Amino acid sequence: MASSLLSLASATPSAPLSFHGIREGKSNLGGINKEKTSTFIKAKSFGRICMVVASNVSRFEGITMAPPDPILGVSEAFKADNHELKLNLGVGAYRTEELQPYVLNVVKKADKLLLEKGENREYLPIEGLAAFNKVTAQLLFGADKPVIKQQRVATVQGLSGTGSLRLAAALIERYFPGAKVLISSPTWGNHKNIFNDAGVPWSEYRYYDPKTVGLDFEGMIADIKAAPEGSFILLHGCAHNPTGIDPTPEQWEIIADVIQEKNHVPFFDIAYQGFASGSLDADAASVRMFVARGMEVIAAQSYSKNLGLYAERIGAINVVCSSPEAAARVKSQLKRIARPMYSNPPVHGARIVANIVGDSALFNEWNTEMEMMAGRIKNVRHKLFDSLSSKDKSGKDWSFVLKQIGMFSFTGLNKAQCDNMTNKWHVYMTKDGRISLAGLSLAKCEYLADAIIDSYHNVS
Ligand code: PLA
Repeated sequence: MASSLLSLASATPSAPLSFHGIREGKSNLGGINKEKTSTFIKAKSFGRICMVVASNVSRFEGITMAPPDPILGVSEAFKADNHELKLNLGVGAYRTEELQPYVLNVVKKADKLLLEKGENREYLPIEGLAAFNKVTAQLLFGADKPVIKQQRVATVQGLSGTGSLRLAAALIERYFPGAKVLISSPTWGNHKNIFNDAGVPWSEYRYYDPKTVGLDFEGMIADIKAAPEGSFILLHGCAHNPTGIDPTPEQWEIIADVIQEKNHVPFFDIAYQGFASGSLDADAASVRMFVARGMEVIAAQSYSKNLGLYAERIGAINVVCSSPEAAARVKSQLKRIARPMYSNPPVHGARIVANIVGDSALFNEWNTEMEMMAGRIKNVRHKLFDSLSSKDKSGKDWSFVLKQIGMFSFTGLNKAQCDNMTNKWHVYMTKDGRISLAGLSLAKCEYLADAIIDSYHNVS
C-alpha cells in the first residue's frame, strides 16, 4: 500500500488538528485506526506547527469498494474474457453485423462539414447550443406544433439522456420538495441512482407481468392512481428498457387520463426515438399526445443511440409549460442548476445534431440510416426467435421475443440462469435477464439460442 504523507505545515492555531492530538492518536483522520496511525519522521517547529507524518494507512481507508455497475460493468467483464465465442449483449450499443461499433455515415458527413467550416472551441452558454436546442425540441414535439410556436418549452442541452434526467431530478428536488417520482418496475437501472443522488423520493408502479411476459396494464393504472396527487410519473417514451414492452396507443390514452385526473406530471425519458419503429415521428407519438392534451410535460432526450453519439454526451431536458413566461423561468432555473454541476455542455455533438436535423438532405439520410439500424435489429430478433423455436423441443412459447420492440429483449432468465449464460457460454448480459439485440449478429443467433435453451431448461 502506498504510504501517505500528512503535512500540517500551514496549520493555524485554530486548525482542528493539534500537534499533540495527532501524536496521541486523538485526531479523526477520516476513520484511520489509532494504532495504525503516524510514525513521525520529522517534527520541526518554526513558530508555527510544522511536521510531516508518514503512515501506511490511506486517508481513504474508510471507503469501501463499490460494486461494478450492473450495465457498464458488463462491458468491463467482457473485455477481460479471452474466449473466442464471447458475445457482449450487455450495454445497449448498436453494432454492425460484424459486431463492430458503427459511426453513422451522416455523422461522418456532418463531421467533415464542421471541419471544413472550422469550429472554434469557445464555451457554449450554460443552456447549450441555441441551434441544437431549437431542433431538438422540434424533433420531439413536432416543428409545426403550437407548443413550439407558442414558445412554451424550456429546453436545455444536457449531458446526454443521463445528465438531462439528472437536471430534471434536481429541479424536482428544489421546487417540489417531498414530491415523489414513480418509476416502472422494472426500469433502466440508472433511474434509481439518479433520483437517489438528487435526493428525490421514488417508488415503483407495476409494469411487467412475468406470467404473460407482457404489460401489467391494470397494475400500472392502479399504482398511478394510488400515488399522491402531483407525483411525477416517469414513462419511457418508446422502446421500454429493459422489457421492450410499450403500451398500445389506446393504453397511452388511458395512462394520460389517469395522470391528468390525479394532477400528476408526466416525465418522459425518451432515449430511443426512432429506434423502436425506425420512424422519429411514430416514436414520439406518446409524448406528443400528452402535450396535445395541454398537459405540462417533462421530457429527457438522448442522441446516444439514434445518432450513435454515445460518447459525445448529447441530449436535452425539455419542460413543457402552460405559458412562455413559465418556460422562461424554468429555463433560468435549469441553467442555475447546471452551472455549478458542470458549467456548460459539450459543443461538437450538439453541432452535429443541429446540422443534421437542420439540413433536409442530411436529415433524410439520417432517417434512412436509422431505418437500416432498426431493421437490422428486427432481423436478428426474428432469427433469434426462429432459432429458439426450432431448437427447443419442449414446446415453450418464445413468441414474446417477437412482441418486444427496440434494442432489447427481456428473456425472463433469472440471475442463476444469467450467470450460466456468462460462465458457461461467455454471453455477457445484465443480470435482470436483458439482452441487447443491437449487439447480436445473424451469424450468432443459433449460438445464442443454444445458450438460452440450456440456461432456461438446465438451471433453475
Ligand atoms: N434512459 C434510458 C431508458 C436508457 O436506456 C439510457 C441508456 C439512458 C437514458 C441514457 O443514455 P445516455 O446518457 O447515453 O444518453 N441505457 C444504456 C446505456 C444504453 C447505459 O446504461 O448507460 C443501457 O445499456 O441500458
